[in-house]
Amino acid sequence: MLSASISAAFQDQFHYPPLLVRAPGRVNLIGEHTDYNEGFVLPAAIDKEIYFAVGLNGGSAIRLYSYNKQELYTTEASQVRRDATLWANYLKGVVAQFQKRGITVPGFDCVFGGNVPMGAGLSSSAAVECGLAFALDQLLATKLERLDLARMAQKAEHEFAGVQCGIMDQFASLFGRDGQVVRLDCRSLAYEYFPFDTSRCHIVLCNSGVKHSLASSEYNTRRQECEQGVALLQQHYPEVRSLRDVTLAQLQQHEAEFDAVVFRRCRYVVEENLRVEAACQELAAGNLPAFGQQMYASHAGLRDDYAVSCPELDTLVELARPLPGVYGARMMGGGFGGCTINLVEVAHVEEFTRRMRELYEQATGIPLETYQTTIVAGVSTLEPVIVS
Ligand code: GAF
Repeated sequence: MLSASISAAFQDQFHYPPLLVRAPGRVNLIGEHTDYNEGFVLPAAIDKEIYFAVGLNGGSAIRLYSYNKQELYTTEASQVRRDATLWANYLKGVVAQFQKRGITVPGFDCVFGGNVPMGAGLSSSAAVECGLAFALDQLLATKLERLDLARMAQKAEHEFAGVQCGIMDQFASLFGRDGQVVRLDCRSLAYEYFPFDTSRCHIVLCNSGVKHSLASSEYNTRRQECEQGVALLQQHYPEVRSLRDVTLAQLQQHEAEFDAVVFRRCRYVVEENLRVEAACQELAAGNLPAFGQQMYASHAGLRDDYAVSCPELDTLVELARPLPGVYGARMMGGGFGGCTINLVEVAHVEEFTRRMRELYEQATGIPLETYQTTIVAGVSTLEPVIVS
C-alpha cells in the first residue's frame, strides 16, 4: 500500500515514527467556475489520494520529501518563502498561513506522495495543501475548524501558487463524505450532502492527456472578467455583490453595454448556477437522465461562453454522448485539459471504458487513461498521533 510505503520512507529518512494523514482529490459533478463567483458547486472527495507522514523534529528546520519525485527540500521555519521548487511551494504556502495566524511552526519533517494524477483536474494541489494543513493542526494541537483549514489551504494556493482559486477544491477534500456528494453555497458556505447511488451509476473519469496549467492559463483572467461584469451591473443594481445575485433577465437587459466577451463569461456563470440548482433537484429525485442533460449543457457553456475547454475535452464529451448507458459527460475543473467526468450506468461501465479508449486514440492519437472512482470521506488521520 502506498500509505505504508510513505510511512516506511519517512522512517528511513528521519528514523522516528510519523503521524499518517490521507487527503483526497475531488470530482465536481456540476457547478464549474461558480465558486469564486459566490455561486453553487456539487463536488465529492474521491479515492485518489495524497498521503502524508509527518512529525516534529525538535529543531527549527522544515524537511520536505516528495515521494513521487524522490526529492528532499529543506528550509528554516523562520525563512518560509515561495521559490523555484514548485512542489514545495504548496506545502510552504500552508506553513505560512499558520504563521500568519500567529502560530509558531517548529521544525518538522514530512514525506508525502500519492496517486492523484497531476494536472488532470482532480485537485492534487488542494489535496496537498489540505493534507498538510490538517497534519500540522494535529501535530501542533491547534484545533482549528475544518473550514479554517480549507480557507488557509485556499490562501496558500493564492499566495504561493499564484492561482486565485475559489474554495471548492479545498472544501471537497476536507468535507467529503463516504458515498455522498456535497452541494456547497460558496457565499454562505452552507452545505448539504446528497447520497450518490453507485449501485445504479458510476463516475468514470477520462483523462484527455492534455495538461492544464491553471496559473499560467486563463483562470485568473476569467476571474477578472467576471469582476468586470459585476462592476458594470452594480451601476444599475447597487445591491449586486457577485454574479450570484444577478438574474438572466437582468443580464440580458444590459447586454448592449457589455464587452461581448465579458457578457458571455457572465451569462455562463449565471446559467451554471441555475443548472446546479436544477441538477440537485434531479439527483434528489433519482432522475439521472435529466441530471446528465444538465451536465451536457454545462459543458456547452464552458466550451462556447466561458471558453475554458479544448478540442480534446470536446472530443471526449462527443464520443461519450452516444454510447450506451451514458447519462451525462462534461469537462471538469479549471479546464484547458485534464479529465471529463462521465456518469455511466453500472452495467455499461466496462464497455464504456473500452470503447472510449479505442475511439479517443483513433480520434486524437493520444492514449486514454480512465479512472473509475468511488466517493470517499474527507481528510483524516490513518493512525493515532505518535509524536515524541
Ligand atoms: C479549479 C479551482 F481551483 C476551483 O476553485 C474552481 O474554480 C475550479 O477550477 C473551476 O470550477 O479547480
